[in-house]
Amino acid sequence: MATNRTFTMIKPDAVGNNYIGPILAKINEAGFRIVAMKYTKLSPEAAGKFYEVHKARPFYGELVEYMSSGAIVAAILEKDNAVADFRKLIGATDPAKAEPGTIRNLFAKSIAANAVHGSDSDENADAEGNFFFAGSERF
Ligand code: 3AN
Repeated sequence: MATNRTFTMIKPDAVGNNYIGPILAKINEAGFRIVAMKYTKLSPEAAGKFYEVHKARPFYGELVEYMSSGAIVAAILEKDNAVADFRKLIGATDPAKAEPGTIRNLFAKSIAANAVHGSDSDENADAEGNFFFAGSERF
């Protein structure tokens, strides 16, 4: 069943470049409601677990190291068609290929440090939200 929620992280590059505010503004302007939000830092172990589906990919080690290198903002977002609409809002994985006006086009510099994460399916949105948030942390 399709749900109306997705999960995002503002990644260490965007946090370090002071883009938390501008990215949240884009998210709000696009009509997403914030259900849950956390400013935190992943340990290498937690990042490894979060990205376990990518374990076989050649960039897994780099990805885990990068995602545990600095603070991130994790959030659950709500909107009709949330997963697909949020993927459209963030743009392609490679910021050089991201449509003008998308979050990655505006705020990211490389494939590895691409400003934001967005879930790629309802199932993963649910699992990723559960990774960070208890029921009592959702509003
Ligand atoms: P997306 O985040 O757009 O769903 P995926 O699922 O293909 O992209 O990749 C997950 C994450 O892994 C990306 N957000 C990016 O940070 C990183 N990544 C993907 N491809 C590469 C690559 N070729 N080199 C380094 N990191 C990569």
